[in-house]
Amino acid sequence: MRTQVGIIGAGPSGLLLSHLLHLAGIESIVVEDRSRRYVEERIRAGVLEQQCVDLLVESGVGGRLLREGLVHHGVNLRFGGRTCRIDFARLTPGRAVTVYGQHEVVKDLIAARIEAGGEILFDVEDTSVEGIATDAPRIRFRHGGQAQSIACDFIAGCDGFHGISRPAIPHGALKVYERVYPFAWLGILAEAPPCSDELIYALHDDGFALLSMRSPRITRLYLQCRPDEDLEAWSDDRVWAELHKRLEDRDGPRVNEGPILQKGVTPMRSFVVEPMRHGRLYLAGDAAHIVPPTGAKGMNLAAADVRVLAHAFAAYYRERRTDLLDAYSAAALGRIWKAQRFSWWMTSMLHRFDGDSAFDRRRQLAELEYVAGSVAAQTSLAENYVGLPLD
Ligand code: RFL
Ligand code: PHB
Repeated sequence: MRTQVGIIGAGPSGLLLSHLLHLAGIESIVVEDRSRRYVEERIRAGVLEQQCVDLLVESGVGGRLLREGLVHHGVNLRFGGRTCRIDFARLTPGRAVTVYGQHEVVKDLIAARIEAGGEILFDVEDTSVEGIATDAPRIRFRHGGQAQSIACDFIAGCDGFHGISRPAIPHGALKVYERVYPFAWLGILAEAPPCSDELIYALHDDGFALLSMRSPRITRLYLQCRPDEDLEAWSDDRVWAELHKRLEDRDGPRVNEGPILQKGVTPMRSFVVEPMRHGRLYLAGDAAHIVPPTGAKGMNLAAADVRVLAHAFAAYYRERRTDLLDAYSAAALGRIWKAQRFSWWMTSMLHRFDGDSAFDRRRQLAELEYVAGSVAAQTSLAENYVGLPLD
């Protein structure tokens, strides 16, 4: 097989890149080691920045998103028995976020690629890359029991944090920045109407909790837990008891209970590699960087990366320009580091850290009280949450 850009991974970054390249008249093939059903049902992110929505709509894959996505004009911070609403409409006029599951974005992108005759190979095995430092890189894999390969001009490593692209770059060529947090999130998907129209981020003495949603009938909830948490130890009753305790205050609504459809533990880390390119291999999305989910930035960063990368490939194929490809990593990293800072800040402000002293706890509360009382601090939170302007 031969194509112009070989893409590893059919998550949001690989699929959106393939779609944007197609619109620019550039061929690509996507290889994915999971099944179509698995990637279409994998529950992950839920909050899309305004620019991510605009990109999906402008590129023609936003029809269902506009119909079914829930536009949110604010989020709530709950701590010390009170709730502070961050009002996007007042603080960042004209900008909002849309709650629409990542798996729905993935479904829309797969449908658009297939409709346009695009090639996505699901269920591949043993993916590897070769010749990334040459002009003729190649992706090798097994598909349907047969050894296959794709010769390409470029490879896009969109295969997430645990993929093979980043480890294929020679040791020493990348600088790694990493912080692992001493806690994780227990994520719950429940068949129950969300008790609030907007997200609630809560800090409680027993840890963080988040109330989010997927639709008017489905609530998405998270609880801070240990990274090595045993799911068996979390009966449904225990989950609901913790959610009521951490998310409710005296006057607010009670969290609605319902059948729990899914439970899972997500570790928390901040991670960046620089540069996001080696030879003809370009990394995008979680393959190059991870943020803790507290700022809701992961999928938005993936979309922002591939927007820059698709533009750079288009300049190359249109005019043989290589300057934008050379500038890709630095251009993407500017936004990534700002999102890293914001995600780290939200995470540190809203979680209990083992070993925190009494001073640390009071300082953390003072930080939340400062945000609650300052229009400047709320504006800073709001502009980062809805997404900083494009560079
Ligand atoms: P993905 O989605 O991990 O996709 C990578 C794809 O590559 C495939 N793959 C391979 N394919 C072929 N060969 C191999 N060797 C391969 N190895 C892996 C994988 O099967 C997969 O299909 O990365 P991508 O595309 O860069 O997208 C990144 C996002 O998925 C991620 O940043 C977000 O989900 C993070 N995130 C959130 N982001 C937001 O913007 N807003 C949110 O509200 C938000 N909430 C979250 C989140 C992530 C969470 N978890 C579970 C990590 C909440 C949670 C709980
Ligand atoms: C989600 O709905 O899954 C979600 C929302 C906000 C976050 C993280 C996850 O910060």
